[in-house]
Amino acid sequence: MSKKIVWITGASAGFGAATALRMAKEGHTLALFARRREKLELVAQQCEALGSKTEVFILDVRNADEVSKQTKNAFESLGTPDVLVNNAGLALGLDRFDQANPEHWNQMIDTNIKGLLYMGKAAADYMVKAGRGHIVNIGSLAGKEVYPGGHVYCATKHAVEAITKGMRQDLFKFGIRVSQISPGLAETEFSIVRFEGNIDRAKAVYHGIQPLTAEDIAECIAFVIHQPPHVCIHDIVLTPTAQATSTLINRSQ
Ligand code: NDP
Ligand code: 8X3
Repeated sequence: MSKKIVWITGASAGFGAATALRMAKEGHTLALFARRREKLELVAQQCEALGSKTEVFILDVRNADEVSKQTKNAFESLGTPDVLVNNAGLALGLDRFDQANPEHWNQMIDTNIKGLLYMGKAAADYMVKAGRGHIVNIGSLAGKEVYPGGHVYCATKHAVEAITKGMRQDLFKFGIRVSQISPGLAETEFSIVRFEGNIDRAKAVYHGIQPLTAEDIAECIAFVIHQPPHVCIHDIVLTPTAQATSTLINRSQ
């Protein structure tokens, strides 16, 4: 297997951290991006211990200047990225539309849409010059469906779906693959963040089911990345077996 330079956003927790460890086991070179230095450095140490050259780049994907600076640093230090796992994102709140907090809307839109765009463009600039590359955007089942209280989070993931298609249409002629992974319920820090630290409310999201794990999603990302160069997987939708749609969930397990 050829060794790749892999950029992963949101690598301090959840899917991003699991993907970093999955990639480290295969000896790829990693650039890890997130805001929380301590957590990110811990993941990086674990990757290094697995034998992977790993560097951390602290940024907030909502800040275009930080994205520009830190992606330039990653390029100068490690070289042209072969892969971007465009994963950083969050949900905030699950309130009825009229009761929702517009500040939550701003943060979700700025992170899940604009942050993904900033990172995607930064990586694509280098990939177009190299005539190769692979961008894996993390969408969601929430990008296929809308559920009560999910108005803006679902809108941001519908946007990721459109952006993924648009990126592919513009970049395929440069030999760049653009893929999406669209998971349903997965237990990470996601619900703790969504409910602003309310652990009981976060746990209740997964009550009575066996949710997906971060490692399940990392496995899908690895599968997509490891296809031969002539194969581009457009999208993988995965849910727990106990979840048929966003709201049709069998909690009897
Ligand atoms: P976690 O909360 O466990 O991890 C989210 C990661 O995103 C963290 O590393 C966090 O790092 C990073 N992040 C958040 N905001 C920013 C920001 N402004 N700048 C930089 N990094 C940021 O959640 P998941 O791993 O579950 O979620 C990862 C992605 O998967 C998200 O896009 C989410 O929408 C999506 N998703 C999640 C599902 C689930 O059920 N868990 C299902 C489908 C999709 P830090 O705080 O250190 O910056
Ligand atoms: C995360 C999955 O169902 O909580 O994207 O929206 S869900």
